[in-house]
Amino acid sequence: MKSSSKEFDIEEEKSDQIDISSIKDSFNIVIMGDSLVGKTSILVRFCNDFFKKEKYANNSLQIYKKIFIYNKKKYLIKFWDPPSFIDNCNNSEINMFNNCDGILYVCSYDNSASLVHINTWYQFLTQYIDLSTKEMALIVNKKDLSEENKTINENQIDKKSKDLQLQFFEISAKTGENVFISMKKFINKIIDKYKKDNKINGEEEDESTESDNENDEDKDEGCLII
Ligand SMILES: Nc1nc2c(ncn2[C@@H]2O[C@H](COP(=O)(O)OP(=O)(O)OP(=O)(O)O)[C@@H](O)[C@H]2O)c(=O)[nH]1
Ligand SMILES: [Mg+2]
Repeated sequence: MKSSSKEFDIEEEKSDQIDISSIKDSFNIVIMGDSLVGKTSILVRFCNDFFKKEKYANNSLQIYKKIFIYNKKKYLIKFWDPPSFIDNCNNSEINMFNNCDGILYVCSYDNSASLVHINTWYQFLTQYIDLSTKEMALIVNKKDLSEENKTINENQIDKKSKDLQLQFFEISAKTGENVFISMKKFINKIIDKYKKDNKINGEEEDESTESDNENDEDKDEGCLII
């Protein structure tokens, strides 16, 4: 099985056109981080290729969905965007974390505390779940800001990434820079891990449909938000 993100496409479909029966599997990704770092904006950019200046309300858990094609098979990716947690999780929130395949920790360039707090979010989750089973990454958002408005530097990001052993991505939900390629790489890893685990379990994976079209990677990033 090739693991290059070049094989990883996103299908443009409207929700009423989706043939659910053709979806091979679904994966869950939770997004975590301080308020105002742009978590919801990142998901809206990725799922709907849209950005607005105003903050999104965060009173309740929001779920964003997107269909991917990987080796010509469809996967449903569900992004869980919870309201900020304070001290503890209720049972349904613990279930959400237990059932997720990946966790995205987000900080933003204009908020140095949000980078420091990545440890807090990480530690917070260790109370509830075994993080070793999850695919995880660090996202540094608001890359579009001018240098004088950035309060985080490359060394700090690099150090955090090494300390927590998280791959990091620098993105801008505002301009869309790096959003699609970073998310693709992250989700690609989740699907590859799933396929590897499937093989270990003896389940067969059909590889006869591997993409041979290098241009597939550049297909339009279609949207589906349900
Ligand atoms: N300059 C810039 N602003 C951004 C970017 N992403 C988000 N913002 C702005 O940051 C603010 C907060 O964005 P949200 O997406 O609501 O932040 P959030 O992390 O979901 O916040 P909570 O839901 O409160 O936890 C909004 O005013 C966005 O327009 C970005 O890439 N660049
Ligand atoms: Mg939000």
